[in-house]
Amino acid sequence: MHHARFITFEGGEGAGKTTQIRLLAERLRQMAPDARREVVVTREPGGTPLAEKLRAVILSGGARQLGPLGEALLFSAARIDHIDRIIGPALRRGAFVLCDRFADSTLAYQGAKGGVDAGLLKAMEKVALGALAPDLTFILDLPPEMGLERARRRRGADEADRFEGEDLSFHAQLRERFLAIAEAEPQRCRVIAAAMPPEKVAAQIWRAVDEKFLGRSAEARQWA
Ligand code: Z5A
Repeated sequence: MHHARFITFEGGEGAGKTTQIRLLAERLRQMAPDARREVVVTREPGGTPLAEKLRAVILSGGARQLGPLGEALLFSAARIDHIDRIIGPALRRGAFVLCDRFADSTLAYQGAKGGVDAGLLKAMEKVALGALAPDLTFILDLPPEMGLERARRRRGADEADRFEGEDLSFHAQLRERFLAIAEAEPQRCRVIAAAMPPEKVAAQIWRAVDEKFLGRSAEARQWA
């Protein structure tokens, strides 16, 4: 029986989380058959039919009138369903679970710019997560202008969503908040320089996964 591994990806808009999760999932699925195991890729808000419905409401701006606390409660409700139906069962099966955003996004986004008090957000996190915590969290870090430009280019003529549409100072604060989370929890979090080309970002991520879960030192990897 393999140990399950819960890996989350966090960061601002356009940081490259989706791209990097895809690359890591491919690499894990290509591992030697004796080391290979199930890989589950999922995202927040979302991952279950109910959580995807909540995602559509929140990201369209349909819950904005509830204010940051109301939105934080909706993200937490979606997370409870996601943990119960997808993340928890996958971890019990021994899978690698790769999740695009998780509880750190609530701390960063719903706490930014005079949003919800950090103590209250932490208390809500405890209620939603219980004893669950990611084994490893990648914080993809890059200047917000660059991430927003990537997101804008990808979106084309479509309208910006609820959070992408916030001003630059909001996005600058997000970056600070994610870096503060990484500083407070260095055992769990790895800050990844995300302004580089995707292959270089993927190499940093693979090195951390290899070291933490596959138990290979830098020296062993060099000769593998
Ligand atoms: N939110 C919240 O407020 N509270 C919460 O608790 C949670 C979420 C869980 C989810 O939206 C929104 O919900 C999010 C926070 C909020 N805010 N917004 N908006 P989403 O899932 O739709 O969006 P996102 O999480 O911000 O992801 P994203 O904008 O889709 O970006 P990404 O996944 O980090 O990046 P990507 O899709 O991999 O790449 C974006 C583009 O850049 C794409 O065209 C790539 O080809 C390109 N790219 C990727 N990597 C590179 C590199 N290295 N170089 C150059 N170009 C690159």
